[in-house]
Amino acid sequence: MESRIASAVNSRYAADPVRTGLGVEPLKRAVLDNLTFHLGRMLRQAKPHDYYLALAYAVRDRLLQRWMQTHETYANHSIKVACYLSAEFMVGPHLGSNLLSLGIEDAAREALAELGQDLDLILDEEEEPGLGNGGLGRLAACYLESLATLEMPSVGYGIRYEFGIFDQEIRDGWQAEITDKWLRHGNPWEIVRPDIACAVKVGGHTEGFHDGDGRYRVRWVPGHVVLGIPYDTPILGYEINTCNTMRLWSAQACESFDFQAFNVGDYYRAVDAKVISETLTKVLYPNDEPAVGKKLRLMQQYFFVSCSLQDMLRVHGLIGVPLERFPEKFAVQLNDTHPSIAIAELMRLLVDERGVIWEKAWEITQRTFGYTNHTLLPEALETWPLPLFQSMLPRHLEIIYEINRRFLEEVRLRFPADEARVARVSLIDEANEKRVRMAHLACVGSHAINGVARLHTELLQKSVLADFYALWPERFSNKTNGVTPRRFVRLANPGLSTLISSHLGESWIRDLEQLKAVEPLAEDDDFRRRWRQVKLENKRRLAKQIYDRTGVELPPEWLFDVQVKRIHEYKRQHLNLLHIITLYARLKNKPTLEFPPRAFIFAGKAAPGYDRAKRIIRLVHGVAEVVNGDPDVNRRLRVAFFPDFNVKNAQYIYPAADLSEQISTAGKEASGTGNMKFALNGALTIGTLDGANVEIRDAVGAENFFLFGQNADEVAQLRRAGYRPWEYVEDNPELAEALTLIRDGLFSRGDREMFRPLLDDIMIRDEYLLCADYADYLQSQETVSNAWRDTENWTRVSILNTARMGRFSSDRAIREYCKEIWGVRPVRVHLEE
Ligand code: F58
Repeated sequence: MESRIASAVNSRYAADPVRTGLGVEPLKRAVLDNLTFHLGRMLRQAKPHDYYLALAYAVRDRLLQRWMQTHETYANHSIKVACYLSAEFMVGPHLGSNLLSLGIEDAAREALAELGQDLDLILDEEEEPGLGNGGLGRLAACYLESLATLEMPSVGYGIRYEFGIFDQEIRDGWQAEITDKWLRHGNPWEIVRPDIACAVKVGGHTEGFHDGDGRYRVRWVPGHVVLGIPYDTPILGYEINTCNTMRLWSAQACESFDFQAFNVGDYYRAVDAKVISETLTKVLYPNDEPAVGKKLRLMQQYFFVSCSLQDMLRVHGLIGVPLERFPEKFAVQLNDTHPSIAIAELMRLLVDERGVIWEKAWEITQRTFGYTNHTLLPEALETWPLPLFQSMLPRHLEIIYEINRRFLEEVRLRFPADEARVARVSLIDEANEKRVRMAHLACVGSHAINGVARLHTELLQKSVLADFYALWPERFSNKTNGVTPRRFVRLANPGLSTLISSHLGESWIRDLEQLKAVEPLAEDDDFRRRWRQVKLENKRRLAKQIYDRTGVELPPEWLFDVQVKRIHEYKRQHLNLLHIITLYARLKNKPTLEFPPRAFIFAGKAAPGYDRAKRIIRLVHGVAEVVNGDPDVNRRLRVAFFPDFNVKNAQYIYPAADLSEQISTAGKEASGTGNMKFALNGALTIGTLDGANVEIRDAVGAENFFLFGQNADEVAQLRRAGYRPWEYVEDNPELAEALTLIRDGLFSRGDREMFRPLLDDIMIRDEYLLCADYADYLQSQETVSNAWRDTENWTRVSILNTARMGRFSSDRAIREYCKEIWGVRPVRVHLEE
């Protein structure tokens, strides 16, 4: 009965043309209404940002109609929900993607035009929510979008950081970090839900007691309690009514707890406690690699995980199904180890708070969780010092000990008299300072473990997780990453999308394998001409952005050679620089050298404490200064650094690339997803056999991919044999010259110290094998230059790259997760008219 009344209200609501109509008139009315009643702005005073907000609220009304209908549908069906637990979601600007999903871009453009506004300028007003570091956070966002588009019931659970990833400015060639105040002007996309806040305990101690049935139980007496307030952002599927939720938790002081002090008269202590609580979700940690063992970071992880699991149990309680059936209703995916404390927390919630017996609780837990690993770098595997764990999460440490005790018993049964193995797999690293190994906890507590590209999964099974693979091979599978074609082709590259749609219709946008049908057009002269035209236009657009931001002019006819990603030694931006410096030296030595002109474009942030990465950024600027300023070379070579790489800027960059640099040391990059975004937009790749490059090369054809470098086996072998980088330098005069030019201060205005740390690393240890791969890289770059001279064939290959990249859609990846790990199935949402 109640739900009938509710839907009657909903349908009346749906019929309101101003709040939900999709035509030009209702949108225009809604914008005007919002300017007045929401923002209190006089029309004649309204600024572009006011129009942005007014349009965003108009769009949000349309989302909410679908959102409520989606909830209604889920409530009325027996469904299973995929819960994606991730400390990061790098969703990018919402307005453009929501207009696209609703199919109202044209209507909104016209409505704004009638109000004297340009939609593109209004879109540009949106402050990007930078709630992630790099690939991992962006992948989570692509997956939420695909889940909604595929009509899969799902929730993305994470943290509402008040400050996301820092904004990058360049000063004197160095990176400067600026606080990201993304909430400064308000966030029209979120809805706060204080009514379903969760309390999270911290610190204190545990006590044993006997309950009413005489059973021994443990109670956790916290030192402190923090409140988690959920902020919901609707995530609408493309041209579908499914509108799922990204639920991000924000920490707030728990008044009933902290203000006890206030009641007894200690006002200042109460305020201190409030400040501490609210610091918890202040800032995203900007490291894209090792966990630095910070207490606040562990607390962030525990905080959002506890809120999310409590939320699931609350919803489960509403369904009225017994707890044993929790895994039939919720599949919880751990996006790396950051949320892996969830395994101990679900055990605690079940055993301590719901009185479930251990064995039953463990079965529920294992059936619930899946774990995705995103890195092979041993130094990036998270571990936490025991004392820190003990002080913040005393009960969890006890639970982890008990999980470990039972687990090691199993290991000893399976592998008798193998104490070395027991020490290797233990959840506690006893070697030096005792630490909890989060990846081990994730493996033991999950029924499914996956890597993010074929090679990565193979290497995981052979190296970092080999002992777990030996125990439970059936738990392992590969799920090669994917990217959403809505944002990274349709929105970012409207020209290419229109061209493709003029031949295929628009269904490729939701079924990317259909791009195959473009293949024969690679032989069509006219199609190739139009393809080139689109690319040239995209290059003009990017060149203008770069010029406006840096003053560097890049002629759009030149080959655009692009490397954009976090700055990291293993990604080898400095190998790219060695190539540029060599070209510079060749041109200086022989000014008449024949050479197709190239523009080298870099972008990416360095972790604020990562000295080498920051020096690499400085070296890009040093090389840019010399090359761009030298009339002997700047007619054939230019270098630019596009500052503040983020989702918004990325949308200018991928569509404008001719050549995509994917040059990490083999065995280091788990997958990469930028590699996919480039190739989908028709860039050719120069790359190593690393991460998903291997599969991209298989898909587009080896003849359409510029391969170079040692493969992962050769890298391992070279290291075993004793790698001596200086021998490569001695044998290669061009490499020696490039290094000497850097050392002599050519790119640092005579300062011979600036790049010494980088050079020492390369010459002495060369952890990332720049010297070993240099000659082959240069050779391969020559092949690129020669291929570029044949414009028609280059275009042909560019078309084939796009046509054959359909597999790398996040829709394919999400279908695999749903079918093979989560057991989640689509549910159609019908909108009441
Ligand atoms: C990335 N990891 C991988 N981590 O490096 C990349 O190969 C892969 O394509 C991508 O995940 C998606 O699977 C990554 O981005 C982080 O940014 C973490 C942030 C938090 C601290 C630890 C690293």
